[in-house]
Amino acid sequence: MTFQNFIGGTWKPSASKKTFLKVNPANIDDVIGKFPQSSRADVREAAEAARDAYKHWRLVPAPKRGDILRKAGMILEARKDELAREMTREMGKIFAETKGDVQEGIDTAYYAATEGRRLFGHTVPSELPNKFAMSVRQPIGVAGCITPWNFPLAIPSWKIFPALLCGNAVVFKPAMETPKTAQLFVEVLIEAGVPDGVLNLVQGGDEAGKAVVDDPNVNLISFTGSSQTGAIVAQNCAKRHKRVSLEMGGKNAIVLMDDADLKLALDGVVWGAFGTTGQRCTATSRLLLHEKIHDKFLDMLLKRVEKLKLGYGNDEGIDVGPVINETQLKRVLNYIEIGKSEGAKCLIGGKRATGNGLGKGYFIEPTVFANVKPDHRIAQEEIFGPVLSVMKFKTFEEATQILNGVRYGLSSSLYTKNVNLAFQAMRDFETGITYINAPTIGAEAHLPFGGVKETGNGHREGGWQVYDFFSETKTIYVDFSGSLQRAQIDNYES
Ligand code: UN1
Repeated sequence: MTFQNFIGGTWKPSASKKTFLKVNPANIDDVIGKFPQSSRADVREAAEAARDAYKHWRLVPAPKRGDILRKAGMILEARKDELAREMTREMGKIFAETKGDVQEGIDTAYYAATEGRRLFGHTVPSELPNKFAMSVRQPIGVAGCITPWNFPLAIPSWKIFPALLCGNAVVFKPAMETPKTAQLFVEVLIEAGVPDGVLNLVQGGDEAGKAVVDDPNVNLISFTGSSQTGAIVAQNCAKRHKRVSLEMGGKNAIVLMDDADLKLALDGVVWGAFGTTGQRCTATSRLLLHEKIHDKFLDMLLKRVEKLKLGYGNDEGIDVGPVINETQLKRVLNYIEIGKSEGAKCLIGGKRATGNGLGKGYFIEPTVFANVKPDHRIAQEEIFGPVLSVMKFKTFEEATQILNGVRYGLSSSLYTKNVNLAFQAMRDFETGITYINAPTIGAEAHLPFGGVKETGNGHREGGWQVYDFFSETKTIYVDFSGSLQRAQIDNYES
């Protein structure tokens, strides 16, 4: 099956007619389809269509734009299972998780719909008599949304729903690993009533992504991906004075104190580290264990990890799916070798899984390293796979230092019953998100999502904050005094 781009309200192939193939990572014989390999010319056309459509869309009242997004939420809800099945087939995470991904899109749609009736500015007193002062939110223009494959519906929703609600038109460039989910997502929005040209889909890889960032008709960029690519995106946006929001890597840790509920923590660690096969930017990739419970907890952990069932996520009883592609397979296996060569101890997993019919997929056994030192590469670098690095500590202060001693700052977690330590963690863990007695994953649509340090550039997705990113503040003064009133001067004669 061959799929197309969606530009200016029309489905069409890329100008060059080039395509790429997408396969199921759990079974590479299962071909999902052929998708357009878009070039600069396709992006230019999409951005021009968006520019034209923006002229009308910006004038549609925000509550009306919200109504369309509510409808999109309803369609997503009705098609939840079907979309989740397709998503699992396309990118590998298990069905329960892809349903969660769709649900995150639904939540984001309903939140956006209600925001259409808020979208407030500020009205404040003027310092001068008979003068009115306020600020309002206005759309910015065309938003370029560049999204990753690990949350192929939720993350486009996080970006595109608020962008549209604020009155922007969109050029959407999804990851090459999840073109089908992107296609289905766009179909939902068309059905919900998004007018022609307001949402444009350009499939493809780096060339298309770069073209979106460079295109003069695109005014702002929202990007989720690696810190490396994010740096390039930011530099190119800076040259063109574009607003840019970056959500990038993570090296998230759970700290387990000696007073923690170990059973609760066990559930959290396994879910945080091996959910989505460790391919979340919020994944738990470091586990810091207090020396008093270190051996006991490791023992409990290994017994649980041993039982995790690898397989195709649309089958019953599967816990962990494949990694996304061959590049990622090699990268994760390489990190496992690095871990061993640096002196960490691989307690379980550590290799590709090919038995039980898994040979046609990119499966890696859930892997746990102990004796990891904070400066080991597997304790510092984002692996994005089912690999957990375990470290031992003596005091909370030491744990905090280790937790903060990486270049990323997305998510963190502390398991303890000590309320004082919990509040210290909330204050001192250098991450955009901190969980107490819950793992590092599990962000909700109506709260800000994002990180500090090399994880982000100060913006947030989700919650109210994302509406700030996708709108421009305009300040308005209305002087109804009938005479010239000079601010800062007429009120202060001396
Ligand atoms: C991501 O990892 O890229 O909190 C997004 C979570 C999800 C979103 C993750 N709700 O893990």
